[in-house]
Amino acid sequence: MENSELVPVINIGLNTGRYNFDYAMEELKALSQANNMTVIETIVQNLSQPIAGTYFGTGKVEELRDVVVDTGAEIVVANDELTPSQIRNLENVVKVPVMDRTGLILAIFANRAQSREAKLQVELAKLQYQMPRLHTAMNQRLDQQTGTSAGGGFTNRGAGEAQVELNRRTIQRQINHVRHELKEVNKSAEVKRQQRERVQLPNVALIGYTNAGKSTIMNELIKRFGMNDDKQVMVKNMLFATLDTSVRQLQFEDTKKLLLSDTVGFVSQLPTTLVEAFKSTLYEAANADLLVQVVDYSSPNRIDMMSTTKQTLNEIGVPDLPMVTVYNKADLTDSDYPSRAGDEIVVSAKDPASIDLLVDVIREKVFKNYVKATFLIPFDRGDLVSYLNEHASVTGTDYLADGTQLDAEVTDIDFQRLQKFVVEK
Ligand SMILES: Nc1nc2c(ncn2[C@@H]2O[C@H](COP(=O)(O)OP(=O)(O)OP(=O)(O)O)[C@@H](O)[C@H]2O)c(=O)[nH]1
Ligand SMILES: [Mg+2]
Repeated sequence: MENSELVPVINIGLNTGRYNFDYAMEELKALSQANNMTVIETIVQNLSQPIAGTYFGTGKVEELRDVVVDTGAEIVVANDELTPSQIRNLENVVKVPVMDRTGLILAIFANRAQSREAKLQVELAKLQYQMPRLHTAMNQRLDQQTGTSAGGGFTNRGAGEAQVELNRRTIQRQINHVRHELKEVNKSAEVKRQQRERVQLPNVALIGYTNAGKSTIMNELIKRFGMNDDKQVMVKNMLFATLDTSVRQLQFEDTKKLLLSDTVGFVSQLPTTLVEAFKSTLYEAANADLLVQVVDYSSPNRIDMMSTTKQTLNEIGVPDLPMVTVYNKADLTDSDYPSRAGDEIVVSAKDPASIDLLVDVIREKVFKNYVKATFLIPFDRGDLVSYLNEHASVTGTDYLADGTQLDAEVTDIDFQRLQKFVVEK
């Protein structure tokens, strides 16, 4: 991308001493870059809490205004979610639009959303965020930039109270409209989920901080074990490359199968308006038999990224599920790989031996409740023979006088169900 296309911005942040501030500011810079901005200056203030009206103290706001004028910055991006009046008051002084962290994340999501469901969810989150912020200059900018309004855009340039009220009603209508459409979309998504659930395969979900390498690992696994379709998912060196969950069926050499899903990456201080969107996108993760947490092992912020992941899982209500941790991108570190310590492995996604190790760990976790047995299925139960051939790992078939004899490895649930056909365990 041409440098000239990037919007010059200033990042601002308040160090309250309550969390890892440097990590948050680095993340803000990466988020800004992900939104086609270039950060030309960063201004921080140490304060125990934000100033109610202006976020920064008066002196800092004036310093910010001077830096905006000197550098020609076009937008100011704040590390926290600001109140509508903080945005307005700051804009009145600095004379350029002020965007907060939530607005920034929403803008990135709006640009990345691909599927109809993701687009609608982001649109809903954006409208909810805009509602109390109609007075701000940033609002117009956000709307122009994303331009995804379902019912046509709205403008409040030079908005008077009456205009703002009108816009508010327009937004409310749009919110209702988007909610309705989402319901329709979810209906069909629901059907697909139910179909998958009927198949009763183990469900494994790749989760973790954005840009950790989840989609890369997914693609390597699809290349080796993909069934039906071997469609690759998108991999990009940018934040939030993946916004929609993709599910693929994998079949290992011994015919054991599972469903693998690639999910949206996490980032700290996820806007509450987006939590709902995440909830539905992460249905697969919430219902997984195993979570595979992917971590960028080469990042100095990996510990913070892991706690961000944990926090996000809590926020969106993913229960405590069995989890393995994959420290990825080991090729960018001095560590030996692949290596394993309990439920943690150190790997590089592009290294075949690493993928072997990952598969071993996943298999061990997911198929631990498998039972080896020999079944004798009467000829009038051809349906069960087909079921086993499709859902179990069948290692031998014999046609005997009184039925079909199968040597197979099945889940303990299937074993219970088919108990009366077992001739040997
Ligand atoms: N050197 C190295 N790069 C990797 C490795 N795994 C992934 N990458 C790169 O890291 C970047 C991000 O990879 P993705 O697979 O898109 O990451 P993701 O976790 O799916 O990211 P989001 O979808 O944004 O959450 C890409 O440029 C990959 O090529 C690895 O093991 N080593
Ligand atoms: Mg991805």
